[in-house]
Amino acid sequence: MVEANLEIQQRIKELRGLLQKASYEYYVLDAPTISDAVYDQLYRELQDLEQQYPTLITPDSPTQRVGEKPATQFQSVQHNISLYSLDNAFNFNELKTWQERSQKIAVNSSEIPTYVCELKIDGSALALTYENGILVRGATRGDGMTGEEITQNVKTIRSIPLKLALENPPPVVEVRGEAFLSLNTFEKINQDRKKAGDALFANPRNAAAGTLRQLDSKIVAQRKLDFFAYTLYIPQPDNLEAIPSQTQWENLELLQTMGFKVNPNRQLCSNLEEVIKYCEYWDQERHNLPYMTDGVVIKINPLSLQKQLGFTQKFPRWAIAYKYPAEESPTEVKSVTVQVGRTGALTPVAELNPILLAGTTVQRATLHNRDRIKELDLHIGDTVIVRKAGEIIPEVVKVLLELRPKDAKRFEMPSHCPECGQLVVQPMGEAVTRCINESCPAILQGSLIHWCSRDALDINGIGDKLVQQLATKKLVNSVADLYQLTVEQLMSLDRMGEKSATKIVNAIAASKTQPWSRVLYGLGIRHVGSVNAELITQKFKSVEQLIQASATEIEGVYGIGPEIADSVYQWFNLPANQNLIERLKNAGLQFDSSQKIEDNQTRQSQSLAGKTFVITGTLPTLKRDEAKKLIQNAGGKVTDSVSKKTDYVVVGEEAGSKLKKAQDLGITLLSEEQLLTLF
Ligand code: 3B9
Repeated sequence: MVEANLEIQQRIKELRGLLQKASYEYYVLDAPTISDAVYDQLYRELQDLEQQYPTLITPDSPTQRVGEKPATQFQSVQHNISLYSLDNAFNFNELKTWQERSQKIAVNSSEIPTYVCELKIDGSALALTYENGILVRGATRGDGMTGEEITQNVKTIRSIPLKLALENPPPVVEVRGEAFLSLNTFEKINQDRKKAGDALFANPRNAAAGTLRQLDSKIVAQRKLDFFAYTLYIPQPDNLEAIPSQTQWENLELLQTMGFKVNPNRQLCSNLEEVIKYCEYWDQERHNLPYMTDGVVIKINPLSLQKQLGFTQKFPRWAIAYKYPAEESPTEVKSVTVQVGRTGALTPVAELNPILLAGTTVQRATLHNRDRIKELDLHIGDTVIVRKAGEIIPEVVKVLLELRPKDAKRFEMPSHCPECGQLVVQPMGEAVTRCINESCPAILQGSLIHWCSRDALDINGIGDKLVQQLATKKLVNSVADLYQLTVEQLMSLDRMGEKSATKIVNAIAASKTQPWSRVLYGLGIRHVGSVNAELITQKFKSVEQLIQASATEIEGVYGIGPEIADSVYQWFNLPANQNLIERLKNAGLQFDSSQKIEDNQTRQSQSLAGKTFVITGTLPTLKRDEAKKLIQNAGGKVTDSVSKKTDYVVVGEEAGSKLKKAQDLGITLLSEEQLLTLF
């Protein structure tokens, strides 16, 4: 093994410090000071050095956030200190009762009880353990006494420091908080699951908990979990100085100093009236937050009072959760319609008398499937309770049986597909009802929309209306038929001029350059969302390799489980699907990522392969990002600093030190115009 000299050790330390600081600024403060490109460059330098000197890798290195291998199962861990849950108050009276009782118990204290109000985030509780300042363990709450050890997954959360920002960290620090998904990320995950034909997560909490229990930390890393810390506990051996903090409020500030993200919307209140004002204010305002909250946690501030009050079997007496009423409302079911999705699944939907819920008008709510309807005992005409939480699809949670009209008829799932009239099937052991008619127009239309969607072949201008016309006029019977469409055919459709028709034909033709991973995703195989498609095509560089693979071989792909592997294997084994692949191949779509594409445009566009560029100053027409894209598309590399390895420096207005350095090193300078002639 090569011995690392002091200089290299020094550089590694420096790189880790810079990356840690950059991560903190980006993920905790939301105020980055360096560009992604610089970050990537530093990261790669560190990665290279660690590869050269593997003995120098430490668990807190920024390169160690994602694990190499997926776990096979999680270990149980006993929590050193129980993860208590919180008592609930559902109205201000209950809050007052709690406050009066706690005041009575603490009556002998000279301490004045102030209160810390924190938002209650709809996520999943985590317990983190730091030893000598290094994150050594992350665990789920479990039943409060024992949880699951998920350290590798916890490390992927970028707002959790791998190393505490303390000069002399105590030997042990315990931190608790809430891992959560932003509403945006939650929606994206659900959209992806919907496209892959997977069951949707009902709320961000389930999505966060499900993500944390993923065995493959690479998948966890892609899900972009976030974390707010709310409890700091430092076990105190007698021979150590006491921790500087005497209150929960100071603990939160200390957590922030240590590098954690602490929810900024906290408030120190001096009496119950202020607490209630806080609850009332956030009742409205919480809907403007990018994450979901379901209440307020109120904690007695002085730790000495907390100690006096202690815990019951289940929760601390010094804290309580004020829960906002769930956003539910009764309304009448006018009828039940049945939607047929891309996978042929029949989803019953309740058509409602419109009601206002969580700030939006709701007139439809999902009934999920046949089993759910049976469970609800839903009749048409019933008055039901509809729930809508955050951005989530509204659902029917309960039927008010006492309000059922005498003539109400029970709803039964249809025996035939409402779109094509064929008999539907009820697969054994599944709740889903499915149309398996390969030429069902609903399935075809869903497949076409999916094929054209942004993350798939990204064909602009083909929406619901057009797809419906193409399918009913039998111009298109499969996605492969899109590639035979002519301008004339399109012009025969409603409100379609030559200009738009040409645009669409061109957009379809352009999709032939989309990579194999997008084509695979576009095929709409169950469980194959864009992430899985990317993973699969990284290992199987061509469709032939994938067709020849066994289910076990597909399961060998990092991050692909047996259910996904089986679904892919089954799909490629159907002759009808192999026929579709043949047709798409003949149409010119990409089913291979191992070779250079022999397309004129693409060959030309690799003209800058191996060349390194630096862009400096303001270019006359191109934005810096645009110039960068152009160079990268042509196979070139763009870096941020000029060195001997730089081939060209593209110079704009007000270029500074980089221009000077390039001149000193004798590197070829280019104007924007000269750059463009290179392509
Ligand atoms: C032992 C926010 C939530 C929350 C506590 C919360 C859920 C639970 C809790 C955490 N959101 N805060 N706080 N914002 N969803 C209050 C239950 N605190 C503890 O678990 C805890 C446990 C402590 C202190 C805090 O101290 C002791 C240590 C050893 C022995 C006895 C007490």
